Amino acid sequence: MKRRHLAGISVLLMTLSLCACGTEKEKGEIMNEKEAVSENSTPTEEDLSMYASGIATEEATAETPTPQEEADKEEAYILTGEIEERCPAVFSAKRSGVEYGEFTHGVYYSETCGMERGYSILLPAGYSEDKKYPVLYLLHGIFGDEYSFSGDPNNRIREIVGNMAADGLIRETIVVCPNMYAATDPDQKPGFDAEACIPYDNFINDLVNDLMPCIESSYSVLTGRENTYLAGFSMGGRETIFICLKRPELFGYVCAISSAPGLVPTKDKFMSHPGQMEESEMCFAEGATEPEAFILCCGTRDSVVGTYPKSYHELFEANGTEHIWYEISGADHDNNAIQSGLYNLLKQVAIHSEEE
Ligand code: FER
Repeated sequence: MKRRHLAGISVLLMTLSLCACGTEKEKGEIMNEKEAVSENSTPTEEDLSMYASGIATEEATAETPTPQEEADKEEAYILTGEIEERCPAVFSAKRSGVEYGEFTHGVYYSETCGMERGYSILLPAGYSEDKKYPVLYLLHGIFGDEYSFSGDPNNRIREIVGNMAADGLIRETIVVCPNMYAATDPDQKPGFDAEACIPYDNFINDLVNDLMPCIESSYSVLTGRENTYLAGFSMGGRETIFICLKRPELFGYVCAISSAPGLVPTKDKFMSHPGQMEESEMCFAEGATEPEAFILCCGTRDSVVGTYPKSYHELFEANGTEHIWYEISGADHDNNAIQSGLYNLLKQVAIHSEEE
């Protein structure tokens, strides 16, 4: 499987580190601090005897459980309606007792684009035609493709979906990761200007008319909005909002993570955006069936899209469009935001299915 950066924009903007995995980095820093402390302090006789008997090592491990150990701790998770800024380690870490799904790749013919196109699909472990599964469509960032999520193990998609299903919070769920660049000209390559956004804005047609029918006929899926979820990161977040507003009858649970500018007319540090819609259109059509949950979120330290997601939230608020908005303290344009959005989206699914 090809490995791609999550958001290709990082290749363009050398100042950014979009593949950041803050958790790993933070862990590293904490370890270094611990090492520094132990180097500087003279061990006592008691310390030395503890090292000799192995107690010290045991204690050190007990103090700093690895994410795996934390995940393996059999603590009952209490489902509340609260948004949690960070995806808890108990869901993002690989557990020894859980079998996770695997990503595979498929193709479909897109009438919209006039060509064959690919998607990655995460099928639950033990996927069977005898069962039916809800589906999450997950949209990548700019310069991405269908391998952006499947090729990055640090986004923890397999673990979050697998652990939440293993705990009985959600049903076993299929995740489809399309190629969101729906160009009609096979020679047109992704770029970074307003013109180059047109294929991404065309994805709504490819998704609804070509990809969703293909998935629904090729896999054993539950259909209907209550079993169909939509989420996206950055450029994928912008398109998630657009698709949700235009086709709310199709998706019951929606999460736009760190959404890119350009949904409405604006000029950011990179370019002028003509806008996919006017500010007054940032709402559902009158009488439309609205999602059970429509989440917008962003890291407080997002160095790429800045406060654009918050401005979408403010527009929704001004227009009386129901949604959930939250910020992820300290997260950049990165996997911390992706994990958080995915987790909270599935948590909303869990909460609503508990209520039924
Ligand atoms: C922009 C800023 C950010 C933009 C797109 C992005 C098209 C997308 C970033 C990403 O997907 O990571 O002005 O315009």
